[in-house]
Amino acid sequence: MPRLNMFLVASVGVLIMMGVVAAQDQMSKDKMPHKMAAQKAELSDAQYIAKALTAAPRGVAKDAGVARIDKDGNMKSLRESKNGFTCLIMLGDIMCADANSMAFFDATMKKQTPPDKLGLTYMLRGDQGASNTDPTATGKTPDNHWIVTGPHLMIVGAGVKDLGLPDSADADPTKPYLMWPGTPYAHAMIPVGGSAAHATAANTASAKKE
Ligand SMILES: [Cu+2]
Repeated sequence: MPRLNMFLVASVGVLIMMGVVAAQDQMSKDKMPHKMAAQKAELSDAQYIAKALTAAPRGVAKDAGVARIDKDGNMKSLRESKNGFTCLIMLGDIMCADANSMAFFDATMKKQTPPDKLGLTYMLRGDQGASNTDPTATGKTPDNHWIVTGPHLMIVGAGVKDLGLPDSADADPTKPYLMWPGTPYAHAMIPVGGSAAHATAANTASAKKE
């Protein structure tokens, strides 16, 4: 699960936009692309699509839609979904979610009660970490049970409680667990892979964050 905070999403968007404007300004001045600055500022839509699709298996990614969050925190579709899955990047977390999961994330961001529908999300690149006790936390604190999970699937919907997964605040992210237990946003985190290759991919994804 990504850290979900609408205000942060919006302000990150604004920062990204400012970066793009600065980069474009620079380019028009020098007529020289500042590759480093541009990469840091924002991915092109094509780059974004390619990156977002890496969260799902190839067969799912092939027909998945891609959405991008704009500077106002609104979701913009870059590519239509042909299989019900939508891939997106949220605060550095890459995921491909079905419609029920998208509704769940939307409710989480708006702090509303999520619909009680089972949903499936792929996060095969792992995540950047989240507080396991505070869905709105944006960073690690000494007592917010920060947890970083490698490549995983997520299952959302109240029914996941029937899986009987560990629901302690301090979870072991190498095994299935319930994230945000005891809240309406509890969902199953199911690690997949675990091979050296997967671990490397997850570490690379984490390292790219800052
Ligand atoms: Cu996740």
